[in-house]
Amino acid sequence: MEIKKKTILFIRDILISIAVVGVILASLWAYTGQFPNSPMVVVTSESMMHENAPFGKIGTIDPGDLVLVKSINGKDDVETRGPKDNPTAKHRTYGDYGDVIIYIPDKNKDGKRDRNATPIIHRAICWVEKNEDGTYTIKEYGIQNATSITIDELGLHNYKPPHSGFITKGDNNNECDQCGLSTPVKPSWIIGKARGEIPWFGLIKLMIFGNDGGYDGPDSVRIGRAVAPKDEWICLGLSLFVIIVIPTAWDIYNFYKRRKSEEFRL
Ligand SMILES: [Ca+2]
Ligand SMILES: [Ca+2]
Repeated sequence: MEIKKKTILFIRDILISIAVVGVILASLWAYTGQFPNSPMVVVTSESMMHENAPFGKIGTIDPGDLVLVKSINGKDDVETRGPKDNPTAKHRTYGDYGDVIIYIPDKNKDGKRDRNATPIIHRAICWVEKNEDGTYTIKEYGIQNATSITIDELGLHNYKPPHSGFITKGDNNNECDQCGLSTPVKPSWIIGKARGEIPWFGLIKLMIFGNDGGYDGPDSVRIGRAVAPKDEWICLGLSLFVIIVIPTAWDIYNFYKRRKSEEFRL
C-alpha cells in the first residue's frame, strides 16, 4: 500500500475514534447535566455495599464502581427511602428503595458545606424540616413538631439539627451520616443522584490514586494503591482480557496468516 493511502487511513481511524468518544461524552453530559464537570464518579468506600451481593457485585455500589451523577432540580427531585421496613419510595436503586445522592458534607457542622471535603455517596432516607418555632417534622417517620429527633434505626437520639435537610445513610453503615459526618444535607450541597453502574473499571483509577481504608473485608485484595474484594478484581481482569487480549491476539493471528500466504505465493 502506498504511504499516502496509509496515512489517510490512519488519520481517518483517529478521527473516527475522537468522534465516537465525543458522542459518548456529549450524551453522558446531556443525560447528567454536569458539563463541564465529570458526568461520573468512582466509588472508593465500602459504605454502600450489600452483604448478599452476587459474584462481581453488579446492582450495588462498591469500591471501584463508576456511577453517573444526574443533576437534580431541587429538593423534590430526590426520592427518599423512608423507614427500612416500610419504605415510602416506590423505586429501587442499588439494592434498596429511594435515591442515592452524591453530596459535599458539612463536616465541621457550621451549617455550610465544606468545599474541600470528599463527596459522599449515600442513600437519602428522609427530609427533616426545621419549623419556624424550632420544632422538627419528618413526614416519612410520622414525626410532627417534635422538640428533638429520635430514630433508632438511624442512630439518632434527641438530635437537634441546626437546619432543614436530608438525612442520609450508607446502606452498609449502622448509623446515618448526621450522627457525625455532616449536618442534614441541603439541596444545594447535592452534586446529583446516582444512576447506572459501570462495575470494576474504576479500580484502574484507584490503583493509581488509592482508596485507603476503602475496603477491609476478609476477601480484600490490594493491587497498586487500590483495595477491593477479590471477585471484583477477577471480573476486571476477565473484562480487560476480553477487551484487549482477544482482539490483539486475533490481529496477530491474521498478520501471520497473511504473511504465510504471501510466503506461499513467493
Ligand atoms: Ca457494584
Ligand atoms: Ca462546614
